[in-house]
Amino acid sequence: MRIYTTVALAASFNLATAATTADWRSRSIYQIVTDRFARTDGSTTATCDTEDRQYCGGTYQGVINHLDYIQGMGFNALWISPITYQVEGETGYGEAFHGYWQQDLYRLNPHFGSEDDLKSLATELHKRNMYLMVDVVVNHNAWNGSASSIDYSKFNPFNKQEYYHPVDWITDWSNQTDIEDGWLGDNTVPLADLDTQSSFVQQEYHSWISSLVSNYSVDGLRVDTVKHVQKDFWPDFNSASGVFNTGEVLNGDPSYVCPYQEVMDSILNYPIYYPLIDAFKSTSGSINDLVNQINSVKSACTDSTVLGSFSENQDNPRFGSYTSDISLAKNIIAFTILADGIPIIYGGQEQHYAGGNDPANREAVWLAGYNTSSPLYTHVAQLNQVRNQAIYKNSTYLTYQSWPIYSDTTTIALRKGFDGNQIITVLSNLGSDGASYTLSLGNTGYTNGEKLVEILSCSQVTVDDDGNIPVSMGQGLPKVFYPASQLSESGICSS
Ligand code: ABC
Ligand code: CA
Repeated sequence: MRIYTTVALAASFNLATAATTADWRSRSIYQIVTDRFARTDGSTTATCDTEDRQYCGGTYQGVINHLDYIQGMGFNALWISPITYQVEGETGYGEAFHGYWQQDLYRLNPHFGSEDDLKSLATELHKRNMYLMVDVVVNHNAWNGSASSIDYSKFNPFNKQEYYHPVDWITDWSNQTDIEDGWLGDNTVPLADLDTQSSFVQQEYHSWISSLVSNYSVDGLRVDTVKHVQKDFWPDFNSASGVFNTGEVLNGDPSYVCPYQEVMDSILNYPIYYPLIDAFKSTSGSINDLVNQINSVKSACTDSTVLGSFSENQDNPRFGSYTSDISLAKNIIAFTILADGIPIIYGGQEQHYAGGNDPANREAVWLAGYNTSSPLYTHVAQLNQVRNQAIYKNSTYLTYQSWPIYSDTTTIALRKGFDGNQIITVLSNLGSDGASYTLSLGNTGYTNGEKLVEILSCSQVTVDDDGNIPVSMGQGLPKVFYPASQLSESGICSS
């Protein structure tokens, strides 16, 4: 009876404080690789080479000291790297600075600071009404050396070989059993695959995640390698965590990825990611494929409005590695923030970083000196600001499913928001050399004679007598329209 009461109390405490899926839908997330965002001493010099895959010195205290930089772009949530204790020292693939090579679930990675530092980070975020999202790994533990050299007793709490699937590298990426029960990694750094079918392993994970969330006042989780664990593991894990979960299912096919939203609150929108990059990375990219994928994701996924919307992360080449064109970068960021879902911008994207594949895409953010006047920093800020304003004016903005109201071979226009509170985003893949022309855009839902503000240039337009808006395109820049009447006292374009 006493035990029952304690559990009931703990559950109601979680209910009273935990951020819900609906709360997260309204958020905008800044993702960092903790080791690469900020050092305790605030120094911005290069002391390590990204290519070396070594710890570079980022800490929780460093993050605390630079929260203004993050909040200044309009973000209200922060996603940090996995926090657990890792393989220590040099391996054939460098050090575990990224945090995905855990060994002890109940110890923190000391490179990022102390327990108190992490708790202070949560406290400082919450003071600013920002959420903390922690990346978590349940699929594997990691080892430095061949699979046959693993000393399982070094892992905690999964300290016996019986808690793992038999060593068997994933070779057939089209075979779901192989993806789930096979091992990631190789004999340089094997990722020992947990037997997630075992009820002992499941129970341990439930108590671990519930204690992690409460110890560090975590508001949400980014869950690693979701497709490598059988689907029926996830509903209980998600509920044991007591908070919002968004999962990584690294695959571009909506019919493969979307069913995972039935076992977890949210999934990172990889299906949109690929055609999005393709549409904007060059002037010959296909807008049509992007339009089709928007529609496919909307019909295949349970709720497109809570998917994680991103265009860069720690696993894929930076957008800037495909093209240095700043207009194209602005367009892809506008899509990321104003399409359906929870926007996620990856640290360094706002400084137009251009690193290619892992490890080059994990450049230290401090190298750009936390410049708050760079073109993409201010661009991100303007876009988050108008999104936050639309949410503030009417939160139904968030559940309105965005749709392409117009497209041609170089343009896509999206509407999000109900009548009177809709944002219309017009994107182009023509790049900075793009010619000037005026597009007469219909299907906007605005009323004749209504005054709109294009919030990136602060110019005014009036909806014409046929209900169309004249959109002055040029230099391949994106355009973002919002009713002038909704802007009062927002500070946007001096309103
Ligand atoms: C290290 C080195 C690398 C080296 C590698 C062998 O070892 O740094 O340079 O090449 C962590 C570290 C990495 C590290 C790995 C392995 O561990 O961050 O630096 O690489 O030790 C998550 C995390 C990721 C993390 C891990 C492991 C998992 O986000 O940061 O990596 O905890 C697979 C997994 C996915 C994983 C990703 C890195 O690998 O499924 O969970 N990410 C295909 C497969 C995918 C596969 C992907 C990448 O290739 O289907 O399963 O992801 O290899 C689309 C298709 C997709 C296709 C893509 C490429 O194209 O639809 O199916 O994905 O069109
Ligand atoms: Ca597995």
